[in-house]
Amino acid sequence: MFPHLVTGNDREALRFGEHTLTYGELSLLAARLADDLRGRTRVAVWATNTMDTCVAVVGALVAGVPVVPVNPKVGERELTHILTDSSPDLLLAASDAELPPGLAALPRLPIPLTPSDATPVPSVAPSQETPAFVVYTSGTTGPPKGVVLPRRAVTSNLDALAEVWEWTGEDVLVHGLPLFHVHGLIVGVVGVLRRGGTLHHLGRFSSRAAAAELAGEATMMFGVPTMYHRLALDCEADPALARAIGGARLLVSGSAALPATDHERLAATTGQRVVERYGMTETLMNCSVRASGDRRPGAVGPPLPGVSLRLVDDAGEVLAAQDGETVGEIEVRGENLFLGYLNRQDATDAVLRDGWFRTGDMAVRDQDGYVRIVGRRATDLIKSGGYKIGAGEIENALLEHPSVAEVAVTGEPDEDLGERIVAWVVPSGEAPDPAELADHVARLLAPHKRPRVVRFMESLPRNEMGKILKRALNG
Ligand code: MLC
Ligand code: AMP
Repeated sequence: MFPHLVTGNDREALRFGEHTLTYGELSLLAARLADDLRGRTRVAVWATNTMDTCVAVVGALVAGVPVVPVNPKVGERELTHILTDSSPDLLLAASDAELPPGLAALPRLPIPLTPSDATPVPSVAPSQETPAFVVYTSGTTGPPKGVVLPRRAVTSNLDALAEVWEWTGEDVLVHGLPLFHVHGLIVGVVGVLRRGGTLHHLGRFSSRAAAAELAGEATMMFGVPTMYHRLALDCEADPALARAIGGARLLVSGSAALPATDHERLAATTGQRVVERYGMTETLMNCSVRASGDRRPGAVGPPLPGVSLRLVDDAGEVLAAQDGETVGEIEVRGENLFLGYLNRQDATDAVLRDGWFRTGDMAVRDQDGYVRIVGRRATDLIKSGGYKIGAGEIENALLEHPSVAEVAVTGEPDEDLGERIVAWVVPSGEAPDPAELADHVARLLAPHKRPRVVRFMESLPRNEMGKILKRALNG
């Protein structure tokens, strides 16, 4: 997975603020950790935006032990679910991390951060079908599901991205993405290390910090559309910032649709057209505009090398049209696919059809094969700030609050977040403070799942069968 760790060299691999590691140093640290991990079934990583997380993940991958990245802001209910479902042998967390009580029972191993003599990373790798990651992702109902990603999905996908983005060891990537999802962790950390390039992680995203990096050594940036929206606003207000961003070789957006307006605004101020790519936890990246391709707004480009993509109608019939109009659900097949949902054969069977993965995303194809995503099959999935969030899990959490009698959760268009989470609440007595309901969800699930708007109702619109009519709420 990491040829440059086997050889080791003095090139900077990772930088978090003042903290840097070369390939040679990272190789020694990863090998030392791997020695302690070999033979374990699975390890949880407390995935803060720090060097510790990267060393932990690389060490586990070197040892061939699957990593379960955990959002360090995870709420108590979600944490219990992840631990019960994935049953990790131990936890890897930074020595100064403040851990919630839910982790007290899990043995903890320190992450080595000071290079010392050790046997460097061995060149023999585990089998390509060995799981590399178990990443939790929301569905429409119930708690998040653990997506089991084999090593072959990771390596084949990263190599396909390198080809289309002309991504090499010379590149310095900057991003401020969280390290518990595939975007920031797999594409944004493992991707860099596989190429032998450098990652400068911002800790947290800001336009100013990103611009400073791109005015310096950084050549590429990854971000979700919310980050590019903020960047578009900031570049309009500050020409120096726009010039710095304009110096990038490649700006890549993904995890949600980049509005055409933000694409054009950034192009106007920076001269840069953002390259859009389309992915999913279960499939890693499926499509991307090539670095040398036509970077047109609203399009995620053709399928990546090695990824087969088709559009199907409601009956599962394949749609051959490439007319920019015929809408179908995207199905994909290839080495990029996951192995299944952990402990959820039923859910795995439901999304696979003859080896094709049903994404739930609706799209059209242009004559030249470019895919344009036009919507999503499930109204109960919300994409906010690039995070996928199931309406059902938020409804279940809110129903546990004593002041909530009935609730429906929807997504509403939001300029900054793409969609914002709205809770429609029938109170059981006096209406509670909306902030209290937001805190309740943040505490049980995660802060990014909290409702941004709470609307109180006397009753929810329902059909004759008693089912809540969510479309009537948003209409
Ligand atoms: C606010 N906060 C609370 C709170 N209200 N904490 C507890 N309780 C409450 N009631 C805290 C938050 O924890 C956070 O802390 C801070 O306030 C602001 O939170 P936020 O409102 O969520 O931040 P925001 O600025 O809106 O975030 C925007 C964002 C973020 C773009 C930076 O949404 C983000 O990082 N998105 C990336 C998502 C991503 O990586 N998706 C990839 C999925 S993979 P603090 O400490 O942070 O300030 C995928 C596949 C693919 O989709 O194709 O890539
Ligand atoms: P996740 O489950 O968090 O991995 O989210 C995957 C989903 O994000 C996909 O199914 C799409 O709905 C959405 N997505 C990712 N990239 C894009 C994109 N470039 N344009 C539109 N939607 C996207």
